[in-house]
Amino acid sequence: MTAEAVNATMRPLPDAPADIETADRAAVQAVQLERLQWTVRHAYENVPMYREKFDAAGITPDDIKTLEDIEKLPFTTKEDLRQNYPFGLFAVPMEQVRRIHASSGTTGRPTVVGYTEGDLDRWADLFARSMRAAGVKPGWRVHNAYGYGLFTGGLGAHSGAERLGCTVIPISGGQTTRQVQLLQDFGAEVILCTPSYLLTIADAFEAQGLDPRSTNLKVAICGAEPWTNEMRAELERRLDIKACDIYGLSEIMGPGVGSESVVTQDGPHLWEDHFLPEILGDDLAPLPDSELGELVITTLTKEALPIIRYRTRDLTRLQPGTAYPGMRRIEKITGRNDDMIILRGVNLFPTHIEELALEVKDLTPHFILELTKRGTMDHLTVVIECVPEADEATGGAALMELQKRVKDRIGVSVAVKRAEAGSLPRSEGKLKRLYDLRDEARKDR
Ligand code: DLL
Repeated sequence: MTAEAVNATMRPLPDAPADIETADRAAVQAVQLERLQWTVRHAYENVPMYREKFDAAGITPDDIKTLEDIEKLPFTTKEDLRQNYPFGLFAVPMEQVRRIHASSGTTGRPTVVGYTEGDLDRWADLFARSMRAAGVKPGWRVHNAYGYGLFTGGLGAHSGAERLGCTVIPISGGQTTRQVQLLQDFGAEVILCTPSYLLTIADAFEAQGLDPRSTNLKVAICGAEPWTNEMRAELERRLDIKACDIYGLSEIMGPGVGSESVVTQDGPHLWEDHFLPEILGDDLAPLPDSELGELVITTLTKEALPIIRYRTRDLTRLQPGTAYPGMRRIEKITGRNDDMIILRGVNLFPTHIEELALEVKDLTPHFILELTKRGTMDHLTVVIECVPEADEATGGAALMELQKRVKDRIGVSVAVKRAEAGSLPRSEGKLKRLYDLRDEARKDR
């Protein structure tokens, strides 16, 4: 398709009132409906997959008259992006695509996403809005330790920080010793990185005999992986900062789909003037607010890659807005449904273990989960580091206490094993907690 052809069909994106961030729910919903209608038409007219799916379901863009009509629309999955690899879902000609990002693609083909100039502009605005929500002020220095490259974290955060009027230190992830040095020398007020990497950085300060509370840091904006309020408390205490949660995924935009207010710290507000969230139950029917289910998101302002009803696989619930009354919040994400371990009928997430481990004296948040098979039964071992001062007796008591809490609170028996201090892998970005060794056991048999 030529650029002219798309320009002829792409209608102008409906504007939102200038005060939309502080507007009430009705005003946000009015913007959502107009933009949903725009998105559905844009996808239908410019993306063959959507046209086929709509035709198969007997739906046209004219059928979207209310926000509830979204339930008539088909879902989009990661598989759809893979099948249309690399650019098959783009709704504009390539000449209008200014940037590409992609997932690492460790399992199967990478998923590729694209942005027009307008998309990049709105993304920078939304990341800047997310930083403001976290209390960041123009003129502050921002140590950006999200990975730069095809991952959306680094560059997404970078543009947003510049948009807000901050000074960006684009260090990217890794080289932890250097991170410690530059945090001291450049005096950043804000750090952007995954929560597990912030823990690695705090440890690195201590390993060098430095106090992680002595930096100029005031705020951390952490996301890209699940983390608990207990981990937040740990990071805030160890670094003497406020830590806010930021949510996002490449298929929908990247970091900044939603973000937490430093005032309320009660889960990310989703920026609903740009995204329409739903929560689905196991039967894929929408659930009312406050119920736990899979988060599904429709983009409302994406030109290059409009996405309708994307199944994120992230489990959470929608709650009324607080700091931003017109926009709903998501509760801190428990995990993706792919990370859920079903152990003898009980659902367990790595975040459950993180929460409990941080409650027990003498344990650290450094742990991995090993899933093995004993006979026909799945078996889970928590391999965890104790604080270095813990001797055999105090360390052993801590391990037993964790095992008891898992049994009492989650309702399932797991083994808990001590790992030598410093021996478990440290995060430089997204941390891998779960090691599924069941196939290896099968190979051994
Ligand atoms: O992780 C985008 C991002 C970068 C978000 C930096 C925040 C900060 P993906 O690599 O596509 O994009 O991974 C998206 O990460 O579906 C969730 O499972 C998980 N995730 C992202 N943010 C959070 C969060 C980036 N705040 C996937 N809490 C999502 C829990 C999160 N999980």
